[in-house]
Amino acid sequence: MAPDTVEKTPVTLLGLGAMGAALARAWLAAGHPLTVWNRTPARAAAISAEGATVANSAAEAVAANTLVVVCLLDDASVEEVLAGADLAGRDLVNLTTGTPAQARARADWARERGARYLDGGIMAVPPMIGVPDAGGYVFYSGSRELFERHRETLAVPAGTTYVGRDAGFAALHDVALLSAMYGMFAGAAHAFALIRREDIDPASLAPLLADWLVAMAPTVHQTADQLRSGDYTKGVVSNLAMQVAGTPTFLRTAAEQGVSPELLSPYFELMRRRLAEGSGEEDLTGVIDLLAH
Ligand code: FVH
Repeated sequence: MAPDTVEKTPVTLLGLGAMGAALARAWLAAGHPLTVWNRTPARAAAISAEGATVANSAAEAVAANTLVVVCLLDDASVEEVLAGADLAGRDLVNLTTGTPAQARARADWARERGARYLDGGIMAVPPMIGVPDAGGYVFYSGSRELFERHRETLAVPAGTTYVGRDAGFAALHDVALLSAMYGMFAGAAHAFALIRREDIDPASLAPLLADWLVAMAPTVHQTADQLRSGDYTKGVVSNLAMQVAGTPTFLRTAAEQGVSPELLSPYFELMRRRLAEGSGEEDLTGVIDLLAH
């Protein structure tokens, strides 16, 4: 059979917000029959004009196809939207952002209703959806069989990364990566604040900052290696004692520049606590144990 005549898996999609609409357009563009429902009908009407079938209710949309994808605001809206739907025999893929515990509870909830369940954490913003080179992907966890069955269809909007049978793992990976991102944003905010009142163009700092962050990013591999071995002195380049000794310079510079240290101080405090435990020869990895006590 020629590739363009292969029947594409029909998809039901609940939720047509910014992300849902992007997902819908990607599946339509790839030739998947699509049934949609959205609480605010005007959003569904726009997607209907592009080829989707609009259901009159979430229950009707769920009844239309085996593969049901939900991309709603939060876990509470998933509960509300699916409350009246018959999920028996459905393959439920939940791309709504939530916590690991919510994902695990939702997987149990789906199983009790006769559905197979896969949870997803989207590592992309809407403009990256349906653009293969944009680098966006989705973490999936839960039923491996379900993931394999729909792998091709799920790969249409963005790349797929399956992270385990534990339904909570997609959310956990999602939140872990986004948490690291916020740490990076916090560091960048402090850096820009330091130069804010000087005759330095932020646009000249930006490329230096970006290159430095990229250069430092691979240190996470050494951190992982140390965590696995339990030896936090392995491969140390700049030990904790030296780094703690340098922290007053950062705090004094912040004070000189009239910048609040509130983003940096909590991390420095953890470094000092770890040093006080006699870990001066270690890397910064010991901070992780103080957090995950
Ligand atoms: N947009 C982004 O950049 C991020 C990227 C990473 C993943 N997130 C998560 O994706 C989920 C959906 O996000 P979204 O961008 O589509 O969000 P909104 O544009 O705000 O649309 C929300 C949709 O949820 C519907 N909705 C909300 N509450 C209810 C409810 N109680 N009952 C029924 N539907 C509800 C809303 O419907 P309406 O307002 O149009 O009627 C939208 O369809 C989300 O988990 C992100 O964290 C996006």
